[in-house]
Amino acid sequence: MKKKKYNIAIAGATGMVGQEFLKILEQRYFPIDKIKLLASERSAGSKLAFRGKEEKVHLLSEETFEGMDIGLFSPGASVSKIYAPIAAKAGCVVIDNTSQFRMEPDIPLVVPEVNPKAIAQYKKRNIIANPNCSTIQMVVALKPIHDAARIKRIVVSTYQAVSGAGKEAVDELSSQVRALFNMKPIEKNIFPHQIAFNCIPQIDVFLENGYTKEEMKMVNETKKIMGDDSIKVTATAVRVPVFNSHSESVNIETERKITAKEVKKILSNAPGIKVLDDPANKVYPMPIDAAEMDEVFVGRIREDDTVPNGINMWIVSDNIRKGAALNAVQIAEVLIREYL
Ligand code: NAP
Ligand code: 3JM
Repeated sequence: MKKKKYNIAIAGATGMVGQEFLKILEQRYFPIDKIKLLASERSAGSKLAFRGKEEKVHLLSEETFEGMDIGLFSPGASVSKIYAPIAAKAGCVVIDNTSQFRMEPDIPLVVPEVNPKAIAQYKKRNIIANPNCSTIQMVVALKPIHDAARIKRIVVSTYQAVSGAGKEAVDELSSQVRALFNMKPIEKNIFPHQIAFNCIPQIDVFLENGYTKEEMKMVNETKKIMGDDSIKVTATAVRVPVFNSHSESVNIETERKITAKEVKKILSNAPGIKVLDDPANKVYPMPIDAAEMDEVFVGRIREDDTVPNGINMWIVSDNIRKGAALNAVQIAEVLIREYL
């Protein structure tokens, strides 16, 4: 018989993504019986508020997943590598927010607006991967255009918020801004350079091909989610001194000619998207407006006449919500509706 309420484990509950999981589960009235909050020894024993009650944070351990139905994971890639398979073996379906399993062929990589049917593949390993934040917002905006005119090539440059690098990164930007205004030396532990009043063209580590791992996540994940290896993708990922929401300048070339007007119409009717595009009135998406919102915002839609079928656009979304926790909870909603 179908369950009415589910037992949910949250691995990394005290982090940026974990805290957003709690907020979104509350806001969307997710049907929860028991909730188990998990973190490292640093936070074990502390308490977090959930639905008006104090919930204790437990140490993530091998035994934690017995009797759990769904595990929402964001404890970092190396921790997911160890504990996601343990949870999966205990019968808990893991929705993992790290990069650990995304490209494994027998693990679905899912954005519900784009490839919801892939969720059925979870049965192979009991793990579903949540894509990288920058990939999610881009494919939500590009899939409806791909369906209408087939995208051949994507050139993307990102402007990524510090919240994507975790709670310590958010503190680093705040403390550097304060230090600089007080003529004090800055402290630098998370980012490779000063992030306050700067832009850093490096996110994650460099690979042998000269791209960063973050850039290659966008290249490879986009093809897997769109189910089309022939789409060419090239990316430059940049960290900017913004607290919340990633922005992306995206240039696409399509097989069939599509006008800016058509793109606006298609995107206006597509799920999860809000078009904000009224240049005459200075209306376009900006990170300060996207923060705390669920939608992927698209604006500055215009034709690129330097190639036969080119379009430029500007895509902004809250990286911790649609880019991470919201997307994972939406996957969980499909899971309980159709499979568990
Ligand atoms: P964060 O703010 O630094 O939080 C990290 C969380 O992981 C904390 O709850 C921390 O617990 C926990 N943790 C760390 N090491 C652990 C261990 N050994 N055992 C158990 N728990 C451990 O980072 P975040 O921004 O939430 O991101 C966490 C991870 O989510 C990232 O590393 C990344 O893989 C993924 N992520 C994905 C996306 C996406 O695009 N889908 C976006 C952002 C992040 P303590 O309080 O005990 O330290
Ligand atoms: C976003 O533990 C780690 O190495 C996590 C690094 C990280 C990732 C990742 O690779 O999982 C930080 C921020 C991501 C991500 O979503 O890919």
